[in-house]
Amino acid sequence: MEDRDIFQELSKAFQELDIGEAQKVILLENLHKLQEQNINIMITGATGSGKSSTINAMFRQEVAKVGIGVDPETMDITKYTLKNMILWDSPGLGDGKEADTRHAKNIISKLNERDSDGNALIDLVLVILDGGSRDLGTSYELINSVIIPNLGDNKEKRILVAINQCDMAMKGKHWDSVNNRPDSVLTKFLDEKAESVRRRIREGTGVDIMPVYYSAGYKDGDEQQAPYNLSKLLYLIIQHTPKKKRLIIAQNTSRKAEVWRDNDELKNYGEEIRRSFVDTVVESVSRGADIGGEIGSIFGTVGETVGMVVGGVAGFIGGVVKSIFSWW
Ligand SMILES: Nc1nc2c(ncn2[C@@H]2O[C@H](COP(=O)(O)OP(=O)(O)OP(=O)(O)O)[C@@H](O)[C@H]2O)c(=O)[nH]1
Ligand SMILES: [Mg+2]
Repeated sequence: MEDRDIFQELSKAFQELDIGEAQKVILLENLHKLQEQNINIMITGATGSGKSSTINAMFRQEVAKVGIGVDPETMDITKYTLKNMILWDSPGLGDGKEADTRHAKNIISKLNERDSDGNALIDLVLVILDGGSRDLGTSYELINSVIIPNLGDNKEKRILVAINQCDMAMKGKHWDSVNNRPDSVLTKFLDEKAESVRRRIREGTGVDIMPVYYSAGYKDGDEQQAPYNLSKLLYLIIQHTPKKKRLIIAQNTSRKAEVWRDNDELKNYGEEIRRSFVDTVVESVSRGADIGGEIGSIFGTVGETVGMVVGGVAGFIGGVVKSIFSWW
């Protein structure tokens, strides 16, 4: 697929807008501030739950994989560096007492790390559960005793629980491989499983999190299966990400249409994802709500222009976003 950079495309489009030069400069400066944002996501879960598979399916392939050094304390963590985005692939629990203690310590220390602005370094923790496994005891331990107590305020905003390998949940029976989705029996089973995970977390911590189930897919020689509900998972990740950081996620996600194609039909996730990007641009760049308030002067006050000029700009940005992200 042709490689189109969201920031390049938007800045090109802004330059063609019929507004004054000084105003363009402000728009472009605000866009640049979005481009300079950084995001850190921790991906954790038991061995074999599908952390690597999920990263490979969801993000662009030129991901640089770097072990974080020879220090035996942290060498279990793999650091993936993308454009302004770092993925911390950290083992969960279930590898034996000694390893578990080390992993828990590493996770806790990462969760308490601060960036240069004094904010928590890790924006979001994605906990991956193995949907094919009956015993999720170590995952509850990880979520309830290690992660949640170390999330600070607004815990629900910084954690996402995702049940992977949903195709294998009933030993692979009831997976409709022609349409790459669960049949009605498996759907019911998975809905109940998600509800039971939710209950276990709520009972243990008081925090209410609705897990999502999905499949990262696989490739095994000639055999391969596309992901399922990966757009839904991305949609939820974006919902859990501060608006000004969302375009950084956009620029790093896979350009392969087939990885995003198959999802449940509760929402049009592709449309929702695009809309959230448009919102981000309009809010941050046009209105300057998140980054600098000067922009109001371009179109007059927000009150005057919403539904008029800003509406027009939103529509215009929507067109640009839609043409770039055609695969969602
Ligand atoms: N059927 C099926 N298999 C999957 C899925 N996701 C991952 N797998 C397979 O599960 C195995 C483990 O996946 P990985 O992505 O390596 O898991 P991981 O969490 O990175 O494991 P470690 O790095 O060892 O902790 C691999 O053989 C994957 O192909 C899925 O959604 N469905
Ligand atoms: Mg792995």
